[in-house]
Amino acid sequence: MVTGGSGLVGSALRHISGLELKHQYVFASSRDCDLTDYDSTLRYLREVAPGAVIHLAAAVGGLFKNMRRKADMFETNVRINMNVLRACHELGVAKVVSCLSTCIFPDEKTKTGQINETMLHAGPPHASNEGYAYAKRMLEVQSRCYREQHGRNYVCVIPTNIYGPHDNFHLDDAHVIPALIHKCYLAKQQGVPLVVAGSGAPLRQFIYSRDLALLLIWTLEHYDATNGDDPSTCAAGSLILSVDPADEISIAQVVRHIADAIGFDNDIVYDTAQADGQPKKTADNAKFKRLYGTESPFAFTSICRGIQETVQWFVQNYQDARK
Ligand code: NAP
Ligand code: GFB
Repeated sequence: MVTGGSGLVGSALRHISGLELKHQYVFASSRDCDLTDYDSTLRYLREVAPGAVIHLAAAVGGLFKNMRRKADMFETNVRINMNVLRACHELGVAKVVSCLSTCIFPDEKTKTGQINETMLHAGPPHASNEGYAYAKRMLEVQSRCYREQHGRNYVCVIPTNIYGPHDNFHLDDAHVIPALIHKCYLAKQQGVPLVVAGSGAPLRQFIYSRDLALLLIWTLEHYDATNGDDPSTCAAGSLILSVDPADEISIAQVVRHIADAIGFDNDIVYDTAQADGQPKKTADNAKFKRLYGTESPFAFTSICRGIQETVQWFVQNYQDARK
């Protein structure tokens, strides 16, 4: 069962699940079950009776939504996560793969060098997303407690910023790539400059949703909490999924890729009165590469091609896209 099956990552899993015959998939959205309610969650999971769960459901948003709605992001996510893991345990679900995010790492650690799985709780997160960040940290703690007390194989993946078809393209709540694709599309139509929030200097690693979907299935099949880390640490059972640190790019470079993909040639203006958020959050993916194997390393989609495909999807599905 895939919770959050109708979202950006859930839709990417749905897209590739047709190619993957080992598992039968049930994709759940909030229309199937409101996971903030425990009784509904238990009832729905009992109905589906999954052997494993990929837990993606969450209240999600970009920098500006996180800054505006800290309490909502904290409470909704804590409720969803508490209910899903508790119901999975209650019904004997053997494996759960839950989704964290690299924005939850200690902000101080992001300022010097790279972040890795051992650092998850080593200091406060960036203030801009502390509501969401602490809720996600508690999902790691809850997974670890179920491993220790009940021997459950409940693990967490930690992706960087994700983008792709079926994303949320809301002008204010969305992440940078979908927000700017929508803004650039409108600016081209209206013949006006594109206004980008912030300085354009922050650095990010972006993973294409369909790449992440493939890696989620790999994690389901090949990653367990017993993979070599000290079981009592947060590193055991947590795995960063990301492109290499060398593929980190600036927001200004992202803007360039989006403008090229949309064929936008008007002015681009940076509104430095708006927040930049974290200057960088460079994720170390060495653990993933070691476990995945170096013989045939995973071939990530280039940001240029990923943005082209996402723009194409957005233009073709403008009427129905979330926005
Ligand atoms: P998304 O597109 O916003 O989709 C969220 C999903 O959660 C939707 O399927 C939504 O269902 C479901 N959901 C929300 N509230 C629910 C509720 N109360 N009950 C049941 N289902 C509910 O999110 P995403 O970008 O695919 O994110 C997937 C996971 O990756 C999340 O755990 C997120 O924290 C994590 N993540 C995302 C990013 C990123 O850049 N997007 C980066 C790192 C980690 P409806 O469609 O019915 O609303
Ligand atoms: O993707 P984004 O919202 O998330 O913003 P974060 C990334 C950067 O893009 C920031 C700049 O430096 C923004 O200033 N930016 C420029 C824009 N124009 C825009 C725009 O129109 N919309 C947005 N949203 N950004 C998030 C966390 O941080 O990372 C979330 O707050 C989540 O919780 C996500 O984890 C993956 O990378 O700054």
